[in-house]
Amino acid sequence: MTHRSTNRPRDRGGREPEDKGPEMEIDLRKPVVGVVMGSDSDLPTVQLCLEMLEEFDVSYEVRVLSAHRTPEQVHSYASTARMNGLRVLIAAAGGAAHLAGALASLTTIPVIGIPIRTDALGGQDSLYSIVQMPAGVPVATVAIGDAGARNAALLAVEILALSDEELHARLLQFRADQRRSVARKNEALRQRIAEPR
Ligand code: RP5
Repeated sequence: MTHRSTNRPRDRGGREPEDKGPEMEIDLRKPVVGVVMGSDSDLPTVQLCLEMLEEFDVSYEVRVLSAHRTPEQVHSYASTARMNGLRVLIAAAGGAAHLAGALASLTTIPVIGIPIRTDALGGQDSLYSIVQMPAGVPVATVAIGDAGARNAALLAVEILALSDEELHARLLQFRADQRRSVARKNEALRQRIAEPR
């Protein structure tokens, strides 16, 4: 990515560390998306998110951090995320999935939650835990499972593309390719299935 920002933080004093922001120009060769999962068992789903970020050449870092098993690390990661140059966090978790909300409570950068599919409740537990944030601390929640993982990456790309024209061009290309792919499928299906006259 080639995005450059020269925005410098205003000094308001008394803010949390994450609110200070980087003192120097942002270096987007460093990770701009932090992808956090509650357990390595979430990786098969999260992998789809990582592949999509790679497709757009967006630099990311990956962590296993748990809101209930390693709350101190969650605190430290989220509260320094902005200062460390991250611009979006993606959090995947299953069950009582409070990871995304816990991260969001400690940073002002956008947090996107991926509800992981679960054996017990099919991921509805994860979905409700992530999506139902009380007013004041938002989490952008995507669909349960694989589609959500891909869309989390796309949403992060869209956020970053607001200030990155090159990335925006890649997004437009992605949409155009998608349209062409659907048109091809439509044509192939119409060839295969004779419509009643
Ligand atoms: C959550 O608990 C994780 O996000 C994972 O989806 C779920 C189960 O974790 P493991 O028991 O597989 O480590 O914190």
